[in-house]
Amino acid sequence: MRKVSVVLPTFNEKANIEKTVEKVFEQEKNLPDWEIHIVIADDIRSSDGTEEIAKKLARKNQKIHFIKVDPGLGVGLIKGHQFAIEKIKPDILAQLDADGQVVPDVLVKLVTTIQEGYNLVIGSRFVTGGKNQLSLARKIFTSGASLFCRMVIGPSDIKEFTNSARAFTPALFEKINLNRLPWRERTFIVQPAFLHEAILAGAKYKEVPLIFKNRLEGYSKNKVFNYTYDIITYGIDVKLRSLGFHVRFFYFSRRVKTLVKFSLVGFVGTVVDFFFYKMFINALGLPPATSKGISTEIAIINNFILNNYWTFRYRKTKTRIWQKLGIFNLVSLGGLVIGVLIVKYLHLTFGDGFINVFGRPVAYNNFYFFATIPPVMLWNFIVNHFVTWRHQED
Ligand SMILES: Nc1nc2c(ncn2[C@@H]2O[C@H](COP(=O)(O)OP(=O)(O)O)[C@@H](O)[C@H]2O)c(=O)[nH]1
Ligand SMILES: [Mg+2]
Repeated sequence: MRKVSVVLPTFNEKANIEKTVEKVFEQEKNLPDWEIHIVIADDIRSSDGTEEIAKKLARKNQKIHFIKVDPGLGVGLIKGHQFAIEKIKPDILAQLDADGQVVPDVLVKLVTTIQEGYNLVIGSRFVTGGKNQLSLARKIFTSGASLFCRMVIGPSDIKEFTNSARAFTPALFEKINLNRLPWRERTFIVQPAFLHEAILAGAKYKEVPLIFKNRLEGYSKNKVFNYTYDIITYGIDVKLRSLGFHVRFFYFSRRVKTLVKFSLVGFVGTVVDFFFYKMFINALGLPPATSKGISTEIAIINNFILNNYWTFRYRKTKTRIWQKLGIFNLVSLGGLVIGVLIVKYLHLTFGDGFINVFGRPVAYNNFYFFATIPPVMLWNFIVNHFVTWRHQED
């Protein structure tokens, strides 16, 4: 009998794990020459009792193996395969989600296609017979990610980059450069990145149809903004590398992600400020200065809400929300003073004048305005990072 190992990464999947295991073993009837082994790679953060259920399953069946792994999907997958190679010595390494979203008969196609001579088979929602039954928002994400990956990371003939359902040979797995693969990062980037590294390692690949259903039990750990951010920065990293720049752009971008989110909020705030400023003038006939006063406060509250519930969401703070709003307003006032001082200084130094930009005269004061943005933003970020949303564990 030949062996296929199936890694099932889990993070709080108590409602799904047993059923998924059962369904995976059901595929043995369609794979008569194959023995299926399962490796459940449970995240140490799982706190819902997945571990107890999985351990009980492993005690009852020799072909079910249980390991506890450090946080992150990439760690679950890579450690799971390494465990399989060492302990199970399978002919094929496969991986599926543990949450019942993947219709498990894809395993049969994954295995039989490897037997045809491929060393990497990808379950794909975008080939004939494949289906993506997620919500509209998630469908847009999957299609956008697919398009971006095809264009920037490549190869362009692969259509599915962000699904876990895959199989490959141990020989291919051993050739993958794990030092370059960001598998220890707590993000789903390991999915497209693994594919990219597998291609670099010489994969002979094929896509087979996959039906991906909506989740019925438990909750998704996919943070769509973070994942999109990581795919874009990983794509840029790959492009830079292919041009000879080895600057670790992806890792750097992840370290400054909070700052990027904060800047995005600042940008949205500017649009909100401008929108209300014009609306109060045009619709209510308020004088510009009054309009600006109200529109700025609306923008401040808008930014506060977005930063509190998005940018700094993971921060544990001891201050109350109203205190935070108060500090945030004071910080913004500080930003206003800094901005005014910078414009004053630049004006005193360079005076009034025009500069020729593509044949058009542009007043110096435009540059004074834009010169305030980076320092004011940095001020806002630093004070809010260290004071307003200071992380305080008990
Ligand atoms: N070990 C481990 N497994 C994870 C982690 N994040 C997700 N998973 C598992 O990976 C699979 C896919 O994750 P899921 O949250 O369903 O993502 P989605 O299908 O894209 O919404 C599920 O079986 C999860 O339990 C993680 O950080 N560590
Ligand atoms: Mg899922």
